[in-house]
Order: sequence, then structure tokens, then C-alpha cells
Amino acid sequence: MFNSEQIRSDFPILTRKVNGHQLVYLDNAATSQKPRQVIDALSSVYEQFNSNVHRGVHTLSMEATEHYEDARRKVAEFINAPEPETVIFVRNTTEAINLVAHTWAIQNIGPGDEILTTEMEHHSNLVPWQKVAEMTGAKLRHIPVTDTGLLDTSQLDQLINEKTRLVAVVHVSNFLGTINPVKDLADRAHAVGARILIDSAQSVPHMPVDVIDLDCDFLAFSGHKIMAPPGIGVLYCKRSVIQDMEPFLRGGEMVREVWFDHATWNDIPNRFEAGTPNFADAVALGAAIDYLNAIGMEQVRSHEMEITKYGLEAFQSLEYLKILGPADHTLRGGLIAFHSTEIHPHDLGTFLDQKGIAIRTGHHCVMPMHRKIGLPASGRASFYIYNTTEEIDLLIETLKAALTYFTKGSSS
Ligand code: C6P
Repeated sequence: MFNSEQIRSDFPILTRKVNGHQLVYLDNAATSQKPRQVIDALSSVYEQFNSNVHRGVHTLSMEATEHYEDARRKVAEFINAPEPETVIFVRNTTEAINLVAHTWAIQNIGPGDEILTTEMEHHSNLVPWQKVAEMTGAKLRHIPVTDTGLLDTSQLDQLINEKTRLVAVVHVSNFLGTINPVKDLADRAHAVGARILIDSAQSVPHMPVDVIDLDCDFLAFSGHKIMAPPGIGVLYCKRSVIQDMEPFLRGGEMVREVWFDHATWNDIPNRFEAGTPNFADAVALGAAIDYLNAIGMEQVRSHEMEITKYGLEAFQSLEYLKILGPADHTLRGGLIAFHSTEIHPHDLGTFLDQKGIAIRTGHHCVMPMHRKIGLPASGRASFYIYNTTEEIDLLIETLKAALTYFTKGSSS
């Protein structure tokens, strides 16, 4: 049973006041808040078993290793990865994608090959592929986005062709909110012998994601958006794809044997985790997953759908504001971006902040898509399990006040 009051009481930060008002945190796509259970798990590392992992025979080191590997198992189960070794801990989504770009991609992509992304990508799933294209002589192509904020799949037969080596696509757009048909794209990519990478930064924290069902080759997400601390992220890779991949970073932990002039590589996942890993935040990520599992990811998704549906309807009452992305809440994740013909989003964001409401304003690291629709920036409210319809009411009421203030206030 989904109990928002109970959930809210687990998040200490939600009791704080901002500018004299109760905090309304609607910037979850940027980063999520942390429940007491995650904060406690992180403290327990430092209070009880802090020690380097995979490196000691003493009790603390073995306990730390056990907790670290347990976190890996939790992540694997959470996304239904067939084995924990296919889960590589990295810093964040950005590092996960760069890892694939600088290992698998430069080893498997060559002149004349094609890399396919979409027009709605976050810079993290675009700029690394620009570099790979530059390094390998491959061509970078993009699936267009329709006026309604969906991927235009009408040209897919031509866009995914025998030259395509990789399809790199965002699962849920952090700007338009669109949920993309990644399973279908995976089938199409595989039909031409290409691989698929899914940027799941905005999906894994918010809905059930099953890497076997999606049949993806790579999937990336960040811990800090799923209630864990910043500095821990995940790259899932199919074993058959990365088994023989060259390492990304070189140093301790990723080697099997080292001589003065050469070295051999460890098995996965260690081969891709050079140096001391961020075991403390990985343990906290495990606790965040426990927390979400206790609620159930289906429940998380339906709560966010409800809030989003409520928000989309409520936004209709606002003069001068236009919602971006698909109109149908079932086609979106839990976020709503908007722009005003009259007021700069930074002004709206500042006005809301004065009332304790946190939203994001700017280009959300999705500059090309903003440019395509002729906007320098937008506002964005993004939701998580602790948000309520009462908070949406407050947002709408305050936006109304802001719109009045900026359009009529100065002359009244
Ligand atoms: N989007 C937002 O406010 P990192 O920074 O590596 O943890 O995540 C990058 C990233 C990649 N893909 C998508 C779809 C994302 O939304 C993000 C992060 C934040 O929208 C910060 S720019």
C-alpha cells in the first residue's frame, strides 16, 4: 500500500523550510533526496566497517568487500541482470557512457559506420558519440523528434541500416519526459547486427526496468537520482559484449598480473573498476534499492503517473505557459517542462524559490533539443515518491502568482 505520509517522514530534508516556507522539492530529475535508511547505511560504513575492498585479509576489509559485492547483487536483481558481474560500478551515467565510448565503441566502430542517437539526448549521451565519430570516422545520426515530443519512427528503416553499429538512446527524456520505445529499438538494432545503449538515468529510479526484457547491450544510470549519494553509478553490460573488451582506466584492481613491461587484465567487473572503488556510496545505493523494493517499482511508477496526470491537467489553467512534451501522461515519466511566452524561466524559478519551491530552470543539458524548438531555456518540475498533489497545487498557485506579478504586477 502506497503511503505518502509514511514515505515523507523517512526524508529528513523534507521538514526544512526554505525562505520561510515549507520546502517543496520538485527538482528530482536533477537529483533526488535521501531517506533516513540510506543516510544510516552510509554512516554505518564509516562507523562499522570502513576499509578498502578486495585488498585485505583482515576482518574490516572482508566485511567491506562483502557489503560492496552485496550492493552489486542488489543492483543486478533490481534491473534483472543475469549475473552480478555484468554490473560495473562507475561514478554516474556520464562516466558509464564514456566508458562504453572509449572501450567498446572505439574497438568496434570504424570509418563509414553509423552511430544513431536521438534529437532529445542529454549531452551525456551525445557529446561522447561526437568524440567517437571524430576518432573513428563514423557518422553520427539522430532520430528526429515530432512536434508532439515523440520520436519520429517513420524513418527508422532508413536510419537503422547495415552501417549502424550502435543505437544510443535515452529511455525517459529529462526534458520532454517522453518514454521512448527502447525495446523496439533494441530489436531493430539487433536485426542489423548493431548494439544498443540505453541511458536509463531517468527510468531506473522511477519504473520497473528489466535488462533481459529490453534485451539491451548497455544500460547506464546514476545513484544520486535513485536516492543514493552522488559519486556512484552503474553500467550494465551484456557479458558476451564486454567479456573481451579492453579496459577503460588502467591501474590497481583491474589487472590479473603485472610485469615491468606489460600486464594482463582481470575478469569483469573488476577489469572496469580501476583503483579503489566508491564502496561506501555503493552500499548506500544498495540501501536505496532495498527502500524502493519495499515500496515496489510498479507502485512508484503509478504514483508518479498520478502526480504527472494531475500536474498536466493543472497546468492547463495557466495563462502564458505552454507544456513541452507529450500530452498523454502514460507516455511520460514523472516530469513536466514548460515555457512562458512572457517570462524567462529563471525569473519564474527565482519567484518559486522565494516561496520554498525548487524546480530546475535552464537547458537541462539538452541544448540541441531546446535549440530545435527555438527556446534558450525552460522550467521543469520533476517528481518522486514523496511528492503529493497538494504540492502540485502549491506549484500551480505560485506560478499563477508569478505570472500575474511579471505580466501585470509592475503596472498595477
Ligand atoms: N540530468 C537533469 O537535471 P549524471 O550527471 O552523469 O549523473 O547524469 C547525466 C544524465 C544523463 N542522462 C539523462 C537522461 C539525465 O537526465 C542526466 C542528468 C540532470 O536533468 C542533470 S543535468
